[in-house]
Amino acid sequence: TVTDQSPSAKGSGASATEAFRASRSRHADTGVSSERVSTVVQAVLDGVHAAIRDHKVSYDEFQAAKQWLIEVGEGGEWPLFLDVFVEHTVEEVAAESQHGTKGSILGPYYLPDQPKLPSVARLPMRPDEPGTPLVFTGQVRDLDGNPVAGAELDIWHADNDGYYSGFAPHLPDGNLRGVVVTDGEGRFEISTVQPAPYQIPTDGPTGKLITAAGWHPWRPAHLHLIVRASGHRPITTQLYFQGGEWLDSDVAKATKPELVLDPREQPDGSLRSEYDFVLERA
Ligand code: MBD
Ligand code: FE
Repeated sequence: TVTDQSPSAKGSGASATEAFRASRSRHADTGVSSERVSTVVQAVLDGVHAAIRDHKVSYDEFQAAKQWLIEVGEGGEWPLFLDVFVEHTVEEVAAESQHGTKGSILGPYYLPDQPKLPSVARLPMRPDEPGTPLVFTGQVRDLDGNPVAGAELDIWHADNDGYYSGFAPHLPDGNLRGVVVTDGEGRFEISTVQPAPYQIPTDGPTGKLITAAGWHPWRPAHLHLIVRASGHRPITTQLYFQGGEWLDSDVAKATKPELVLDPREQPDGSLRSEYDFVLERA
């Protein structure tokens, strides 16, 4: 559990590890053949060996890498590091057999079992939740264009400061998280606030690596969604904002042109955006 009051790498990294462990405990271990283990692990090792040879990696650098790997584990940052730097390629492979709305990475901050909300809903938020109000509407359909009634939009996103509830101790549990259920025509209307871009915590091992490499630690502002309906293949995705900072240089390489919203500003200063989801049958 997290005890300090300001979000830190240690706090968010460690809770992401706990959330990941909890999600894995529901999965039975699947039997993987020794042939498969050998093929994939050998390919990974071959890549490491090639990098060492090609770049004449020294003993000093090897020991520094070992120290950093130890720190990633101790800081609980394996979910953060792997989801930022590796998951996009796993998603790319999964997408080869996926139709309908484009997917994107899950990331480290999903929490299951959030409250179910009606088709027209306001996400749970603080009384004076900071940020520009955002109304997000649309329809869930199947590949033939039929509306999907009773589909679930499991939605979560960062707040106006770029922090996720459950991973930043100053935020109430469940803030800006919910499962919105579509109406008889597959429609939904979700009221929330515009999220801020997300910065990888700079005080942990992942952040230290990014600094050491001279990269930037930012993801563009985004909404996370898992859209699911019985008899259909669930889609894990993210939606971004046209013109948003870091849209063309996401540190997690998880943007796709099909996943960019272009919200219209309303006379009252709030934002309104529409997006339709297309699910394929399972
Ligand atoms: C995030 O908010 C995120 O979505 C991903 C993929 C990685 C780190 C932070
Ligand atoms: Fe995110």
